[in-house]
Amino acid sequence: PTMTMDEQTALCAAPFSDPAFNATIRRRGVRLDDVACLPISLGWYGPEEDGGRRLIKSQCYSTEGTANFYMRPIEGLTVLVDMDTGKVVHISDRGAGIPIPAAKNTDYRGAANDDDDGTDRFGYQTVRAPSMEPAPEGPGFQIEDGHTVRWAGWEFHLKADARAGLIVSRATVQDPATGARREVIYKGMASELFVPYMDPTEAWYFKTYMDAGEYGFGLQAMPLVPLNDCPRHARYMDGVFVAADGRPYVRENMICVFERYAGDIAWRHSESPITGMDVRESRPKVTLVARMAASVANYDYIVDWEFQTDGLIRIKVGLSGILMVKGTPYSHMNQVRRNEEMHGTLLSENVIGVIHDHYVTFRLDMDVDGADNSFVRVDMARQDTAPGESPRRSYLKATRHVASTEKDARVRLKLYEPAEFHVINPTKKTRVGNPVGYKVVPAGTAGSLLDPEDPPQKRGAFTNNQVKRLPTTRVKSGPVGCSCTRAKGRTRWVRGRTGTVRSRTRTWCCGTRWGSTTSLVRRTSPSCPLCRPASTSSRSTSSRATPSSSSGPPWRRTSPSVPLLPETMHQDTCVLEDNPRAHWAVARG
Ligand SMILES: [Cu+2]
Repeated sequence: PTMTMDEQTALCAAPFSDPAFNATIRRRGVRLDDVACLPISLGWYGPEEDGGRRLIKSQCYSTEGTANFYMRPIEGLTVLVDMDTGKVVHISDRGAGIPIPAAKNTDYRGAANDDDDGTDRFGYQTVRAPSMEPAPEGPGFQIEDGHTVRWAGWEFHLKADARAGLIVSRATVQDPATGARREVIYKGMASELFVPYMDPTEAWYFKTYMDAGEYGFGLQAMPLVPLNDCPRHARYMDGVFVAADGRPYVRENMICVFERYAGDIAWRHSESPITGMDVRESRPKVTLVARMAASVANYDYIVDWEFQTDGLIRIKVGLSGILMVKGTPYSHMNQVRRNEEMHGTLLSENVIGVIHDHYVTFRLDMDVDGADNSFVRVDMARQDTAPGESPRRSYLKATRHVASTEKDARVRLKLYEPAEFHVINPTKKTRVGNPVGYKVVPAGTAGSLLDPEDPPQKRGAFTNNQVKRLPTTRVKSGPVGCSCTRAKGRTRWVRGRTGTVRSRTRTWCCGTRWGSTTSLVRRTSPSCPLCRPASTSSRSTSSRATPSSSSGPPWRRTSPSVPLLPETMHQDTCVLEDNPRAHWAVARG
């Protein structure tokens, strides 16, 4: 099962009860008071590795001189701990000769508190956030009973979840033509995050995290920081979780809900003077956002569910926080032998950023106008014209295939064999006779390059496809199963051939890769599934007052778009347009 917070806290202290561990630390000239250890899930590499016990590996850092201890790994030291007894089972110490990287310039605290000269303490220019002013008449949304959110025709239930972080359920939208409420999603949530590191050496091979199933995406979501994490007019929602002894506890301000105006256009059209019509129509893009931020040790994942007035739902994931780094004897690239396998990039003196992937998988249990939904794959392919048929030799032809088996609904994206993915209700038609539906748009996706038989990939087999569809009866709480910690993987889910047509099914969407497989310097953007109406009757966008854009007082200045420490900190934020095949490369720093 997922580790409880109590377990994780206890495991941080577990290594210090072992005299051999303490001796190892002292031998390195480090004071025990300056050491922090983190529980690292160790994946599944065969029963011979644990004899059926619940085990965890500890990785330790020096906290001396910085809050950013992640930059000071005690490299090569891995402590195997029995989770149930808290006893150290084995110590692996392969780090002799690897210095602990220096603390200088690693502390990130206070960067947002800018000086009078308009720069922060790292020298970055600070900028104001003009769109964070509240509308004068107050927020345009309501939250009823603490969980039911209503805005611009949308209504949905929102709650915190220990594993998924944030769950949106029973989302309905008002039909602008009839005023009727129409169902869209029964339940949607992040189902798993798979983060395999690409270093097969002793102290790193096991680092293949499942951040939701092992650590609890919701358990790791800390209180949001008002004004900087969410704008002034946001409303906050607490999470209530259960401790190891069964008692409930409250995680305050875990989710925020706010209206977003970011200076974008929802819809526009102008007419050229050649038509003789003076048309200048433009609607500002105002959306409703439900947000949480999970701090899974060094990483901070920001998850936004964004609702648009035209019926589109966009799920955005941003990755922030700090890299997990590896210590190295090298302080300059001129010390590295030609062709030496580094498994990453030398980022700073004695610090390597190890290549890795982040896959975020979402479960979307769609109920488009009811539970009677089918999965449709619209394949786009070149159609050649017949000789003499047309001056054109070819055109693009779209062909619809309703998935009748799970295999039909297993998608591996291909750039030159593109497809769209629709969830339709074949029993409900639009005015002109098309089935109503939503389009699921995976974006910023990546495919795993690991061997399918590699133990971490067997556990993370849900990343073998970018979109897939499964009947709800075969889906537990996550793609790896309920017992994620030490799970062996359940690849049978993607081998099955159970019929899925017109039953309540769940769509799983969108793995992504942040850490590029060639270099950490360029990374692809995170995965952000986009759900937009495919053939529902069109909804008009309402014209709304533009929120005030007057600049805020100096104490509210933030620098949201400026990386704090470009060498070592994650600062990817997903910026997606309404382009199903968009795939951005984001340069760091
Ligand atoms: Cu990362």
